[in-house]
Amino acid sequence: MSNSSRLQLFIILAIIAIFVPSISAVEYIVGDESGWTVNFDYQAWATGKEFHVGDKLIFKYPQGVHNVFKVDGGGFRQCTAPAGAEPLSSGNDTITLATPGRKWYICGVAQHCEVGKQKLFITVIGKVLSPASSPSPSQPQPPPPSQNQPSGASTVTSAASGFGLMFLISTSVLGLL
Ligand SMILES: [Cu+2]
Repeated sequence: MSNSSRLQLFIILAIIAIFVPSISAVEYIVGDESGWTVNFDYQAWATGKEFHVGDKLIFKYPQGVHNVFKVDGGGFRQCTAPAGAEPLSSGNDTITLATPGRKWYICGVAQHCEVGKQKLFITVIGKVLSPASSPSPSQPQPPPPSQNQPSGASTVTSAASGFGLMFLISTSVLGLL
């Protein structure tokens, strides 16, 4: 009896270990208690933080006082938003970091960016434990197989190997029962 409940616990832990890394996204309130405002050192705020794909940035400010434009490196340096771009302006703007790489955000109100330094630059790190989605350039690519593979093949393989692992754990546990 206690032996089987121990096995059940093992199964639960195995499932948690597999699925927890994909759901542990962090929500960052930009500027913490200060929120999104002028005369705050956002680079100092970002220093030492690790931003990962799936994490969220939350820009908090009194609605109408500030806004948020996502810009490129040039827009960040010159405090200019792309022509025709619509800013986020709810006062509680959540941005999910969907892709790795460098991200730049500015306030487009008056001279807040130029004079008030209301601008944020971060680097988003890709998901850990996803070799299928980020092949290492140092590793030589294997030659393509003779038969045509659908474009989604690597994703399917990754998912299949995950289920394969689950299957392996399940069967080994069942074998012990
Ligand atoms: Cu502003």
